[in-house]
Amino acid sequence: MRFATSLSGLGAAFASSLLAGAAVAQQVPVVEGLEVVGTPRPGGTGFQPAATDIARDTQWLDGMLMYIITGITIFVTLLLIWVLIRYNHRRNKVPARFTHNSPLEITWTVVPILILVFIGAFSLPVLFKQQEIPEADITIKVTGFQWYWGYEYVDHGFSFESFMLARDELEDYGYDQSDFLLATDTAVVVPTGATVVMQVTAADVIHSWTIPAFGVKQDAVPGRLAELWFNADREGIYFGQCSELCGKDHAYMPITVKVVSPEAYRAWLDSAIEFYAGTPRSITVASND
Ligand SMILES: [Cu+2]
Repeated sequence: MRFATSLSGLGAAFASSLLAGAAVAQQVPVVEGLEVVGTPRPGGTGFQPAATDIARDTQWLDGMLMYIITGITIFVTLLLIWVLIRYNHRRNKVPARFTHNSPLEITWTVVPILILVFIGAFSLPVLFKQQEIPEADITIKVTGFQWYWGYEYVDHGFSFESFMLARDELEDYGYDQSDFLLATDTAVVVPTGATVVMQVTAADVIHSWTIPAFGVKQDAVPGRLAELWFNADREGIYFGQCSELCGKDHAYMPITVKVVSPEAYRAWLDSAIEFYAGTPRSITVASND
């Protein structure tokens, strides 16, 4: 049967060559054995676990604002109830006719200003921390396409595309069925403790790149190069989804980032450089600075 020239033999040979092709495709360097950390949970209402300082800061800010919002809401509700009871037309037959109350007006102007200044004193430093891009250890250019993402490890001169996995492909790539619509065939791989700068752009329409557990989101606009940064401190798999409506398959261009140990990153980087024919790590590329 090995050398059969029958039609069925040819069919089998064709099938086995396809399988060989699939085997080659799976040599795409993947990091396995990671726990899924950053993912939406059924019925979840809170944030995904924070894996960066930026995410911790924004989640803390959210919690702090919730106390202020709750206090204001309770105060206004009590005020309304008091006015409804004390000043309805039955209990207050003769309405007051004054038009001004300067102390009251100054109070309701100054107090909200103080509240806003207080909030700003905490929120602006968080905003600046996000927007002031630090020196990068690793620079990755991400390009949004209809409907997938492309990643370029610019320091090492290689790039790859990242497509959503179909249901029957998930197990082959080490995911389970609950990761459907989130897991991709290739993933952005970064080490813990490294400052990663993502340069975000798009090739066709506006997309948006995000990883909720990192507290980052950036619109990908054709013709513009925006930046975001993160420094993840927990190993694991983190998912995100395109966050700017970009056409019919907008819901099917998820984002997968794998945060690994520095050693695992170096091993992955070497195999990726070899697989994608990138610039070896030992070669220093001349730069302008
Ligand atoms: Cu989109």
